[in-house]
Formats: sequence, C-alpha cells, structure tokens
Amino acid sequence: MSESRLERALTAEEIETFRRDGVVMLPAMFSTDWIDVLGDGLAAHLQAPTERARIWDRDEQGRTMFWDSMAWHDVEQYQRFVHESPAAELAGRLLDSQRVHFYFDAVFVRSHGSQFATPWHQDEPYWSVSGHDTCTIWMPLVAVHAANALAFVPGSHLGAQVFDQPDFGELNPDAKDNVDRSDFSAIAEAAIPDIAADPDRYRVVSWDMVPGDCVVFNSRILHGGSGQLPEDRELRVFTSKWLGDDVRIAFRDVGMDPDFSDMMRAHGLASGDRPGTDLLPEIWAAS
Ligand SMILES: O=C(O)CCC(=O)C(=O)O
Repeated sequence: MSESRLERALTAEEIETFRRDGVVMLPAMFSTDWIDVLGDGLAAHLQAPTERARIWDRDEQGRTMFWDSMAWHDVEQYQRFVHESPAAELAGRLLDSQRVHFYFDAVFVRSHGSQFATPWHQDEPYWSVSGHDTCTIWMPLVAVHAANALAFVPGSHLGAQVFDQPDFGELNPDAKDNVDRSDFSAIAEAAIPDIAADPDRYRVVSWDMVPGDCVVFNSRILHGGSGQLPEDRELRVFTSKWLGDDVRIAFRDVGMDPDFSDMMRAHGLASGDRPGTDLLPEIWAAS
C-alpha cells in the first residue's frame, strides 16, 4: 500500500461533514512548505498570466480583483503542487473515489481593501465535465476572517434545481476581448436566491482561516460572498479542482466558463468520456 501524503489523517466527522453538507473546513491540511511553493508560484504566475487572465473588478481607488485559470501548464510550482502535494489524495478520500483526475487551477487575488464580493453561484454548470464526485480545494495563502472568506449554503449540492447562474463575463472593467460569456436563461428553472440578504435562513457558513487550512467543496454547492476586505487586508487564494469516479466529459450548449472544450477536444476528449490525457491527468489512485 502506498504511503499517505496527507499532512494529518482526516477524521470520520470531517468526511461525514463533506458528504452531508457538500463543504468542510480542514485546519492544518497543508505544510508551510506547500504554502511557500504556491506563494512562489503565484508570484511567478502574476508576472506571466495566461490568455484567460482577467481583472474582475477595478474600483475608483484602483483596488482590484484578479482571476486566472489553468496556469499549471506554465507555472512549475503549481505543477509540483498538483503532482506531489496531498491535494489529490485529500480529494480522493473525501470523494470516496478510487481514482482522482486533476481538472484545473484558478486563482482569486484581491488587493488590500477590495470591496468586490464573488457572486453566489454553483461551479458545475460552467464546467465541461459533469458528475457528483467533484471538489474544489480553496486555499487562502494569507489569513482571512470568516466575514471575508468564501461562504457556502450547506446541503445545496444535493438540490436538483437549475439556477440562472451569473455571467462572469460581465466582470470585465478593462473590456478585454474574447471573454467567455454565459447565459443560462434558456435552461434555468429559478433565479439564484438572494442569499446575502438573509444568510441565517440559508444557514450560511464560512470560517476564519490561516495559510495551511483549506475548504473543500462539492462543485454543485451554492457559494460566494467572499471579499469586502478591510483596508489593511489583501486576499490571495489558490484553488484546485479535482474529479472522482462518476465524472464524465460533458460539453454543454450553454455556460462553459472557463471554456476548455476546444483544448479538451484537441486532446481527443469527447462528451461521455472519462477524464484523461495529459490535460486532465490521473494523479491519485486508491491502492
Ligand atoms: O475565492 C473566491 O472569491 C471565489 C472562489 C470560487 O468561486 C471558486 O473557487 O469556485
């Protein structure tokens, strides 16, 4: 049996919480060394962003929210994290999957005092894969208060309703060309509820976190609300997206953002396939 890479064992309660709520906060899951690797990677990444990179918000004081995705092909430190860190095993154990493939990385970088709040949404409707066995590992690389951290509606990953998801392509103050757009109106059954207006009703959760802690969440869970930082705080977040046993490629008629479908087709992947190739590689298997 191969040796576990986890920094510490998951408790039965943590695993149960992830399955029941679709989200769990895991303190002290990554070593300082891994946080340093990601910090160095992010510094290099910000110097050479991908063609997808975009400022999502720029306010009158010049405060920004920067986003980019699938940079791991270019950023050596992210590659090391994907292949060698505990992340893939962590995903596999929480998803109870026999095999875990990597999907993509995304970073969310807010400058000091940025008031931008991430709109509430689910992830899977934007993805070119579908399945229940998916997760994102959300890792702040600086300390964050619960009031400014990503927030979640526990249990919402189990709902079947198709929401009218926000169009993240609208977040484009610099009018960048060739931005992915999404319009879910043709398939939506309901508007996203106004969760921010009544967080208690939705039992919204978020946590005080320090580097090394992570939140793992199912891609169907309703989440958002991060940001609105105090003047003296920035927020640097690295996320990685992982695919478990029931996931299949699913090119969609509406919504894909970031749209990796051309890249996936160029690697020979078609709707209905299991993830694979060096674009969506298998990283971990239960022995
Ligand atoms: O960190 C954020 O503000 C947004 C993160 C997010 O929505 C995601 O990783 O799916």
